[in-house]
Amino acid sequence: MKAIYNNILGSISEGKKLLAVLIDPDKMKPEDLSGFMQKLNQSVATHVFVGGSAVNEHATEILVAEIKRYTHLPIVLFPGDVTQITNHADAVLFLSLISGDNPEYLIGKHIKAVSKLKYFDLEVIPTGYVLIENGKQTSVEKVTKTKPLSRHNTQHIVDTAKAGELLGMQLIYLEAGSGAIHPVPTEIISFVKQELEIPLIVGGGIRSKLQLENAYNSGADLVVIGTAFEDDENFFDELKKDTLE
Ligand code: 1GP
Repeated sequence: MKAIYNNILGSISEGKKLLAVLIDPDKMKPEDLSGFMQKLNQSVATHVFVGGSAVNEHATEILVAEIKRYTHLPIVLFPGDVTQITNHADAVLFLSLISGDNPEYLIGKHIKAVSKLKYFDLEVIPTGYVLIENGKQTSVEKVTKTKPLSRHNTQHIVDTAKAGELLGMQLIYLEAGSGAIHPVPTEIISFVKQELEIPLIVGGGIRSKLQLENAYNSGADLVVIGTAFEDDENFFDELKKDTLE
């Protein structure tokens, strides 16, 4: 059962670009969810991602169940830890931090997740996660104790992403980090895209419609935005269905 992944492939073959709104369970207040989801539903968002780097146990499960009440969009876990994996979601990005050399984030957490995943009816999407330096230290860097790849070494980034594909990963996620000062540079997106045959996700520091369009035009198939919506829900108004479709 690969419904979510096949849907991503189908959208790409129809030339559609995808947008995931990232909701961090530690930052979303329950009383704000209804209004937030209403705006999200009126926007061009195609996916809801849920996850964060430091989330209280059970917070994700409760939030995902609530989100489901408000939307028919697929809910995809973007977990910072095994505790964030819940059966209430539709799919999970099974992230391997291939830009780093911490075995815990390359395979360790994955082994710990198996005892949950084998009993869950959750689509598992193996994803090569590539952290790229953005001008400031990000939580991913702190939590995983890994260094991001230099944004000035494009070839190394391209080769890292391609290695992920050759290892059998089904998505590559270029990540500048939540709240990044500089999003992933457009030339890096386009060089990586040229090498890949699998879909490309880009996220981190995208705060405007122009930056979103630049990421799409460079080759991002799916863009993830979290902070810009957390800081100002009016950003949804710029991305209303009728304004971009
Ligand atoms: C973070 O790529 C996501 O993991 C989204 O980043 O919060 O900066 O939009 P922002």
